[in-house]
Amino acid sequence: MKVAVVGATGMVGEVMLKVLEERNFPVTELIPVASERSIGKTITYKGQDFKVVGLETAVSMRPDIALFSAGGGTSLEWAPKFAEAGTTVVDNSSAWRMDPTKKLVVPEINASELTKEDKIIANPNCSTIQLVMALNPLHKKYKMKRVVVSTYQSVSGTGVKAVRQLENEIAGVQGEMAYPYPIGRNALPHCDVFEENGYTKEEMKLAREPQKIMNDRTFSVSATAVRIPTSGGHSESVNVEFENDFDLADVRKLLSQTPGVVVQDNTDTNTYPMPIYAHDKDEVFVGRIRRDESQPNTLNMWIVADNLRKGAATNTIQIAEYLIENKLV
Ligand code: A2P
Ligand code: 11C
Repeated sequence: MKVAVVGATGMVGEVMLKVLEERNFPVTELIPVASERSIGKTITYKGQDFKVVGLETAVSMRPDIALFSAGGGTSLEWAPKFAEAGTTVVDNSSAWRMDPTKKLVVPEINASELTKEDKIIANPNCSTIQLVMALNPLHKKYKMKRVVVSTYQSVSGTGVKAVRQLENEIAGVQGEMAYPYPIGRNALPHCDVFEENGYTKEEMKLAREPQKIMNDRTFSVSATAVRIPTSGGHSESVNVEFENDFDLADVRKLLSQTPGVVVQDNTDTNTYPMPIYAHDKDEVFVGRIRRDESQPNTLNMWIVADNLRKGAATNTIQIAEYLIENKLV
């Protein structure tokens, strides 16, 4: 496969290259793509050097697959140009996610919807992916009515500038600010931009994307997204009300039998998921599984995953792997 990585010099792009290498993705030719400022820079992949090219050049090279993570604007403008040239685009930005003509895919849940006709495929938001990975098996058995989620999100979700802001604050160095306030020793109830309804865009992604991925509009999600001074992954406190009553042991069993999900749940040994350990892992970790004693049929749990891996690069590459395995590209 001729594979273009659009945004190869960015935080997600770098992880994409690492994941492609680790999973031995069938790359016959790698095309790293970035902005004009990076053209000619060298990217190393499997010990070999590749020169970064611009978008125009990349389209003319007609890759089989293009993995995009260069922001929504770049995706909106360029994904259709790649698609026209016959390339299948898997896009990690928010540009196409809610477009009714595009699929929004978490391979473990809805990859079977994909067809050869899908030339632009959307990768969900990082905090959505880890949420639906845990919700999907429970919904199938117990039928969800309502989900209330509060997130504790890593600065790596904002990008390089935010990671640097946190590092500078820890080191006591003055530097450029990615956030309107300090992030060290702080918690900002503000991920992405505010919308007219008073929610942030990140909160609305959490409210809308799960229904599309699970192809079910019978449940609703309410979210509060908070940025905290960590860099290894996103954490989520999740409260789920089901139609039917559940058995806690069965919930643990269902989750532990779900591919890509790992249960870390033992209060006797202080075992629960944490971003420091989820960092650099592809799995979604679930713990603190317990009954909400304030109302019937309701569950509380804590979900953690590396937002740059399963939340972005790994999920994108799993979609591409599915396309290849099923001869859809
Ligand atoms: P560059 O490094 O040349 O700016 P991050 O999300 O970590 O900020 O990374 C964004 C990625 O998207 C980078 O690889 C960046 O390239 C790339 N990018 C940003 N804007 C454009 C653009 N207009 N065209 C192509 N690539 C872009
Ligand atoms: C965050 N979820 O952590 C964001 C980052 O819609 O793909 C990714 C933004 C997106 O703030």
